[in-house]
Amino acid sequence: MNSTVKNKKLSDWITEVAGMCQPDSIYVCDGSREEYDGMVEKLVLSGSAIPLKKRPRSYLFLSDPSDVARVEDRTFISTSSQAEAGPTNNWLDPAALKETMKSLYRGCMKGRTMYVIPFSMGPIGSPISKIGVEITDSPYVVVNMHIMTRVSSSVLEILGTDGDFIPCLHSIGAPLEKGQKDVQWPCAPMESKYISHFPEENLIWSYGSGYGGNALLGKKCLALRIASAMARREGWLAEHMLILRLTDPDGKQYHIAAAFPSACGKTNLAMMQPSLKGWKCECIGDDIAWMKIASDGRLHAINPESGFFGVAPGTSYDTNPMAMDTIRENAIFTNCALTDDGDVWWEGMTGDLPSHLIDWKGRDWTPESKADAAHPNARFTAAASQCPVICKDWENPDGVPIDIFIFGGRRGSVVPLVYEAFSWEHGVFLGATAASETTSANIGAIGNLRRDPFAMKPFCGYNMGDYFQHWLDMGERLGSKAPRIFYVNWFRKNQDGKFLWPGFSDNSRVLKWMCERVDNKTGARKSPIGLLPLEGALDLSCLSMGSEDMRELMSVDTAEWKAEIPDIEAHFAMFGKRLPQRLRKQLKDFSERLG
Ligand code: OXD
Ligand code: MN
Repeated sequence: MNSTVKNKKLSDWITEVAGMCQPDSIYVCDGSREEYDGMVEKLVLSGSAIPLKKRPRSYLFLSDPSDVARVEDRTFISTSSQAEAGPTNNWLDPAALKETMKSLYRGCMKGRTMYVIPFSMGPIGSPISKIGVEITDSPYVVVNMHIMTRVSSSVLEILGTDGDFIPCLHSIGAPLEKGQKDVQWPCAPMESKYISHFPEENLIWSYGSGYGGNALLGKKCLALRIASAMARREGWLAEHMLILRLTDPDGKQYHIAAAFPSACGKTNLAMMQPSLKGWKCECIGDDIAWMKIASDGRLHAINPESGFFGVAPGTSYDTNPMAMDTIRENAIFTNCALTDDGDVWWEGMTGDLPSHLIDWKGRDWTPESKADAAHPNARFTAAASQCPVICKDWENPDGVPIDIFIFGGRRGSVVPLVYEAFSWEHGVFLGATAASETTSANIGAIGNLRRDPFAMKPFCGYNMGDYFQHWLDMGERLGSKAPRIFYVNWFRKNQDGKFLWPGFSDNSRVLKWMCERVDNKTGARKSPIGLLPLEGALDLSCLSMGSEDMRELMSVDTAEWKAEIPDIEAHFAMFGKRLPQRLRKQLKDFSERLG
């Protein structure tokens, strides 16, 4: 081992894991640039990383075709009783799951180095931050963790001899026998992949996958699944939300946190550049928000991550120029296509198609090819500090005070562009019943409608019925200082299947209306689903949009909404007695409003 670890819990854990996994060597990471450079150099030499001539210090990785997304079916919340994990999570008995996984972990790092990664979620040393240590046998994980979290030996200093941390164990599950040649992306078959969480012990065990969401354990596993369970115990919120600062032409700031399911545009909204003159938008985070009630009685949010692990396809200078600038250098790309001149490419990146590429499976690709050149869930990893519109307060340990919550999803029909909740309780009902068409961020069918409450279905580390109650309780505590709640749908289509709303920078028009609502500058129209903008209240200046399209985009068809009720009832029925009475009442009131 290259370093002495002074923390007793950590050194005992390293010894225990090394005894079980039997790596050839152990390396404790210090988070330095030299470490990162050395690691990518090795990855290039081994053929796992392709250096990109066109982008300084940037690399492309191509995964095994089976290891391209999160695996919700293989993700477990292992609490002492199944009722604690609730109906939206896969559950296995902790003792049995640990036995199964220990037999997989036994000898699983043979022929490999075991890396010990001390990291902080949130600024190092801040009272709101949490320390984790990930043990992994994947150098790809190490370099990505360097970007996505704060990896540093100062984390070990803070731990001292007896400080506590969240242990995150990861193995790709591909030991090497003596003399066995490694493959480009080693991983285990689907049926032996396990992404396991033990929230009662603040413990994470992941096996078999190298894909970001399954392997970079600070992100979904720690900052959402484990943190959400901690947040409930401790009275705060850990949410699947972007955070942005919007500044109006008079310099007044508004902070917005928005929850959309995976691959539904959080990164695009977080970095959006308003099309409205005089308005400014700055990014604080694109995926996760930790929020606590501060001494001013308001909810303050921090982004616990330090980088973006964004969906590449669809990202372009038209849709998200700030993301494109963020990834010009010092970036890692996964499952994108490779151009002949040494750059990456993905569907939607440029208007013109390249005449030849190497696709994400390593095959020749031309515009005639039937398959996508990049995997639909291809990703970029880049430091948040590289984003040209990163907010100067993005690392402020006090966080930013949230004015507005937005929920939403991808709905081709039924749901209008924007509406506001009648109250906090109604807003919790909107979050609890949020539905979206599924995307390629998870292995499984794409385009099916599913209820994804608060965009947290894959990420809530405890019973979702209790989570709803936790949100109601937070509302009680916040009282009149609670953020206002809105619901949006950027994805409504017309009869011909065309998107009705231009989206992207024009979403600023919708955000402006929300700010005006917060400041009581504009009224609203009551409808059965919530409060709608008054005729003409959305600023559509310089937007060529027909009034017929606008009417369709904002229309609320009572019959279509009535047709949703049985699905909401079935969704709520899953939670049995754990469904808060107040949400039951919200559903009853909603049905009555629909008539
Ligand atoms: C992500 C996801 O990677 O939600 O952020 O899948
Ligand atoms: Mn996400």
